[in-house]
Amino acid sequence: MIITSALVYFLAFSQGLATPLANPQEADLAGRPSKPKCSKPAKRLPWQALSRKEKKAYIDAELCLMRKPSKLNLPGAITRFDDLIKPHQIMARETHQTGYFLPFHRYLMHTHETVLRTECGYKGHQPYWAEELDIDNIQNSDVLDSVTGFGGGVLDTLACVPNGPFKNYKLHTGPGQKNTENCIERRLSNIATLTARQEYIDYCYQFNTFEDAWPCLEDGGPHNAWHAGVGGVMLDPISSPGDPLFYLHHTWLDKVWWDWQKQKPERLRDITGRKVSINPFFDLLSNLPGNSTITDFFMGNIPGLPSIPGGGPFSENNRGPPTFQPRNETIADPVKLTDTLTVFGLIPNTTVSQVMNIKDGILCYEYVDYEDAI
Ligand SMILES: [Cu+2]
Repeated sequence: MIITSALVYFLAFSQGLATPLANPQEADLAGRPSKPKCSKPAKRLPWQALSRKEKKAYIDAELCLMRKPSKLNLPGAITRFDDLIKPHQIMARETHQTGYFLPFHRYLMHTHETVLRTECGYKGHQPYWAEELDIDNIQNSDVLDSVTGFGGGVLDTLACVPNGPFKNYKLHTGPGQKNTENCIERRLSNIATLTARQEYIDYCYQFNTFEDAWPCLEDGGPHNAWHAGVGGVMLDPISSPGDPLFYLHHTWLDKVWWDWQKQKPERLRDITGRKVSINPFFDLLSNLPGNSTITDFFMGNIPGLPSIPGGGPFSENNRGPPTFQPRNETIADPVKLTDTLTVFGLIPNTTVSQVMNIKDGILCYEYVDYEDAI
């Protein structure tokens, strides 16, 4: 049963087949015969610029998701918060190191924001983590405040969230493809945060095409920096949405992609990449030996497993300049604008083209830089 449903979703996703849930064109025609223009885009603000009241409203809505029961009935899902982890967990191989990576995560951020607003009475919009403020000093981040934020973590030590609103939450989804009861673990690392610095972002911005800029953003530093900088659940490429910080980080990454896209109009249609990752770590992470953790894996602490190219996300190399090189691979059947994106019915299915522009298609928002928000 588990395998069957996962397979159905996989097929629907990877081959862009119409699913019973929705056809985006029809949904538009049915729901919005003359599509309204995005004349008043929602403002996505940095967390660090929110008022105390705005921070509380967002955290309260997240806690509401954690209290509500699952509606998707996917394996292991108990709460509505689990439901939001599921598409990311089940489709990890299709949504990472593929052309879907940036569009899917943009759609997932929109899904999260929509569910908070429609099911938990949240009136604000999806905030992002202004990561530039916390590079090499993550333990003092305003985001990790134990009273107004997401609670903290321990530097260089894997431990359950020690304080704050999510201290007692028990995850039911993850690690990896498993579904076991766990606390939200973190392991703060400053060395890992270094690849979110401007030098790394500018390096990726030199690339003119999606084909080169996207893998640079995903694997060349900016994306991995905060997954490994927060660590623990966030380091899990499969079940990382188990830490609510996932949404703040990926919204930041979405802004980084948008800041690149908006420089040239053709970038609003530029998409390519393979449809399924060929990285063996998706299998390795699902079958780690003994009591080994995902943290052990990425630190290179598991004897017999292949080492990670470039020394992994905690490498001292992070102090030096970026080293990402474009892949220059030929892909037989690349991701296209017309391909379907799904979150298993959390919100209607859509297509890649519908999320390419944050002020068009199904989206209508803009980003406010930290300097302009304070
Ligand atoms: Cu992800």
